[in-house]
Amino acid sequence: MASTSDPPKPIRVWITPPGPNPWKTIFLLEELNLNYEIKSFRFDDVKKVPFIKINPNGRVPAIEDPNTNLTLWESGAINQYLIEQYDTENRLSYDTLIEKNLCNQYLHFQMSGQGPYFGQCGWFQHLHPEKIQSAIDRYANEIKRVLSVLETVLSAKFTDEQWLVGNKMTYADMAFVPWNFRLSEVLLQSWDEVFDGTPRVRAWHEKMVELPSWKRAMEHRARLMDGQGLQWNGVPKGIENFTEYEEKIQKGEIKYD
Ligand SMILES: N[C@@H](CCC(=O)N[C@@H](CS)C(=O)NCC(=O)O)C(=O)O
Repeated sequence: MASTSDPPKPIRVWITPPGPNPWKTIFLLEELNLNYEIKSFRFDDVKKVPFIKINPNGRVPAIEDPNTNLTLWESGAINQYLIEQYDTENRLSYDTLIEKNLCNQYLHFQMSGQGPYFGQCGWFQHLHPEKIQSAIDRYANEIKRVLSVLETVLSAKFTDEQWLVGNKMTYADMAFVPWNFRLSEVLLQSWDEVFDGTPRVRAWHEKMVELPSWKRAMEHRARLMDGQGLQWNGVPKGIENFTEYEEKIQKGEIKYD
């Protein structure tokens, strides 16, 4: 029988390496210094067994925590669980009513406002078999709007340390990193351009990608992408650039659902 002094067993995290969402959970696991193991598989298998038995919605990440017998999917729910269960000293969270609910608010904003819109922009920019400029524009404009909302929030802070809630980094700040990290590819713009007009968002983002926890997460990504024959930007090895990749998708030589 397990005793309370037994070391925690590794939390299993199911991921496909290319997309940003799994890295939101890995980033938090790294920052919390938790024992975890990555179960990496190919994106083509996300809607197949065995993963579909873990998450009937067929989307990553999902976790299985043998310490509590909990299986969970949806990155926001997973990260909130990790915080409640393992951030007992509130290093990356708060236990005060206002701050706790503001963190929750920003996590919901990330899940409903950042993730899906950035994701749709990436889809119509690169993976959709037809080029529909009005769809790309709609989502690119929404990205700019979301960034400007974040800029407004960070501008309201009069401290040197600009975080979404209070004066420390929380899991809510961290949740925005993986999609912002992909902005240059999603918008097909240089790093100088993507944060044009939102300097506080740029500084906030740059502070977090310098963290050793994010760097470790990205080292895992590089290794796992390489192992699956993918380049860092998600394009399969042997394909020169996004233009060639998109041509193959348009000709039906590569298909995504
Ligand atoms: N709301 C979900 C979204 C997860 C999601 O869309 N993950 C992508 C990879 S980054 C995925 O699994 N896509 C599979 C598909 O689109 O079929 C979450 O935050 O966990």
